[in-house]
Amino acid sequence: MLDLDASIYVAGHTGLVGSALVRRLQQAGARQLLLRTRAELDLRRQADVEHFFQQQRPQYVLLAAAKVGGIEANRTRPAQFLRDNLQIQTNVIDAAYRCGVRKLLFLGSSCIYPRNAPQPMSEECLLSGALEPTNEWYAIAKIAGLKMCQAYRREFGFDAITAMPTNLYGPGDNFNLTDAHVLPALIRKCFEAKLAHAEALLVWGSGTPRREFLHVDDLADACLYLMNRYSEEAAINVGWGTDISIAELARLIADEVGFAGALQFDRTRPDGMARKLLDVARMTALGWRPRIGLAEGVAATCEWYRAHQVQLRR
Ligand code: GFB
Repeated sequence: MLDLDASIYVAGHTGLVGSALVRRLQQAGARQLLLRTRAELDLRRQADVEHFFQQQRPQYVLLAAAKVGGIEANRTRPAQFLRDNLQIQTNVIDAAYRCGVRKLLFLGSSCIYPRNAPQPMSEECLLSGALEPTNEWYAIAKIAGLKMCQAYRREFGFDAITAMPTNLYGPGDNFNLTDAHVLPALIRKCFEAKLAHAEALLVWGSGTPRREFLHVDDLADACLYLMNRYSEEAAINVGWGTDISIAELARLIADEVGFAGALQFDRTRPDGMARKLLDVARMTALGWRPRIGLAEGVAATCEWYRAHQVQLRR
């Protein structure tokens, strides 16, 4: 069981996932959260990470720090996605093991599975085929992180586990159109299209790819659940096991925001993976299910954006 009186380091606490983990841990009654901003601790620098762990000696680590972004950011910055993620995860996992951390949770991503994997994708299909080219650099880094957790468990007995979440969204997401994921990007575009009385909303790609979306507060809940109950080498998928097309998502968001114009598809932009649906049987068997449905989660995230849009534009 996660000892809520012990020191818990949430790496990446200012991001979408990290901030949700902090909220969930505080709600659970965690008394010693250890947090560092990027300016205070650059996780890409090995010596700094080792020094931090030696000084602070956290007992648990939730590794939510990563370089992330949508399909366009992945396409244009392959070196940064590969390098930054390899550096961050290698430094943190190794330092955590060396400092005697009791348990570490690493976060992967559903894009680690092969592009032609049978749907829904079970944990077993890892490394059974070629990756989707639009995010292979990020996927390679995440696969290395998962393998590092497995190797440290086998060789050193380190209790490192990996959760494999589907596409995430929620408060505190990145709404910057050049590197955002689809859901926050479409929220912003809908608000702007409504304000401008635009006739159409520009949606990248054909609108036919299907994606599964999980509210980040559900992921945070799943992470605590796993910290309390799971201690095995195999990664574990976290999602709903249901998906929606990008065109349907765009319509859902447009209706929520009150934009009544048409959807216009920009087919010069990549679709990425045709489908990326997780098989969540393992997580369900452990007794965990998400709670925040897509309509409810989208409404809450639109509300969050409405309240923060002035700050976000600065
Ligand atoms: O969320 P997204 O950027 O990434 O795009 P992936 C999902 C789908 O939405 C693609 C379409 O088919 C996009 O073409 N889309 C439509 C848009 N309009 C937009 C828009 O305005 N912005 C964006 N960004 N997309 C990511 C990976 O893949 O999934 C990451 O690149 C990560 O590595 C993440 O794993 C979970 O779902 O295709």
